[in-house]
Amino acid sequence: QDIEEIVPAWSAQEGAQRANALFERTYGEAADGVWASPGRVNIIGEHTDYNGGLCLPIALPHRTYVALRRRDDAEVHLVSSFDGEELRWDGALSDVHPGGVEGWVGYTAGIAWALAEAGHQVSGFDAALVSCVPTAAGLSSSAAVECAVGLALDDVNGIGLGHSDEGRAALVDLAVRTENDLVGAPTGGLDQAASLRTAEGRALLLDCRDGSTRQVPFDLAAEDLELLVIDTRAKHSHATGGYGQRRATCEAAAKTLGVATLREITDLDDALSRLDDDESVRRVRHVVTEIARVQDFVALVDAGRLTEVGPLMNASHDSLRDDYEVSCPELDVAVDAARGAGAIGARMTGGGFGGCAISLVHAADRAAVVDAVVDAYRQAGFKAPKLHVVTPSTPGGRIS
Ligand code: GAF
Repeated sequence: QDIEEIVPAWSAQEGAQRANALFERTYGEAADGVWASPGRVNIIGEHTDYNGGLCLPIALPHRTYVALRRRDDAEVHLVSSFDGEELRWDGALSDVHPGGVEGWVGYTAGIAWALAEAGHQVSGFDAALVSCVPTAAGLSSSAAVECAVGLALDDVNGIGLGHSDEGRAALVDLAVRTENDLVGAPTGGLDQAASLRTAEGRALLLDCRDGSTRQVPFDLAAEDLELLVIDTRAKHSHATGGYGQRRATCEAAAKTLGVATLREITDLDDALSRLDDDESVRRVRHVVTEIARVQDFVALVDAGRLTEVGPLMNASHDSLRDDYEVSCPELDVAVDAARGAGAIGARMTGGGFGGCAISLVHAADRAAVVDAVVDAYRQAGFKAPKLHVVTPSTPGGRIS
């Protein structure tokens, strides 16, 4: 199988040019600047964020770019061109509130509402968005939009949150608020933190109990390793049932166990013995063992033993498939094929129900793993997967 299927992300310059071109074509003038924020893959620590747990995402080289100009009035004009489809919206800041806008407008303009709710002065704006983050693929294309626009509005209104990690943590909270309260998706903060608080060449150890972070060196090239992202192209959405149900089950279990979040569980066997339905037992077991796997993973990386993390990645996938039940046939086939072809480890990444798998491979084995996944998909009668080779990239910021 030829590797030509692996399409690189846009360079920052290309993204900025595309965003500026769309802005000038739409509004007939130049933007104040271009800001960008990346999608992410989570290396390990899935469905732990809303349980006060640990995650370990990296920023992708794939980013959403927004060319934006501040207005002196309260009008808002949006244009986006994603996957060749151009969408426009013209309205006012007063339209942007829960129940006032929906779909892509909520993701795009909603952060203006969240900033204002937090007491910041936000003017109207014109914005043009383009992106090479694959959409609906579980790579946080929506967080990339929220964070790119958030950084732009923060800058042009002189708020200054983007200039410090503390400020960025506040921006993460506002993006989560946008997603929870305005868009109606009950997600945690993993994706937004990955977009705003990561560092190039590092994985972000994010502690969702207190919001603290540690940048973990994640130098794949030094070990001759590659991280392959396998986009199953199976549909995925978090504004619908399965994700919210998992979250509700975890919160109910925490209540039964008398803890604030599942993170507080110290004796898993004892906790499981106090839950009376099998579904809660399996959900809680996943969350608690997954948090431990993040700790073990980081301990191996710290010890220079990155090539030994495979069993942890595999155990994470198996737990998400069997206990948390958020995998799907397309993810399982990708993971099994990658493992069978000699990958160090493979697992689904993100919320699940479709989306992407990741596989850590020795660079020399990448072609064989790609071949095996593509062949397995053909045999299963699935759409051909899309493949990306990614490295931990830069967090969101101003591009020009
Ligand atoms: C999605 C959510 F948006 C995140 O908050 C996180 O819960 C993830 O699924 C699962 O780890 O990406």
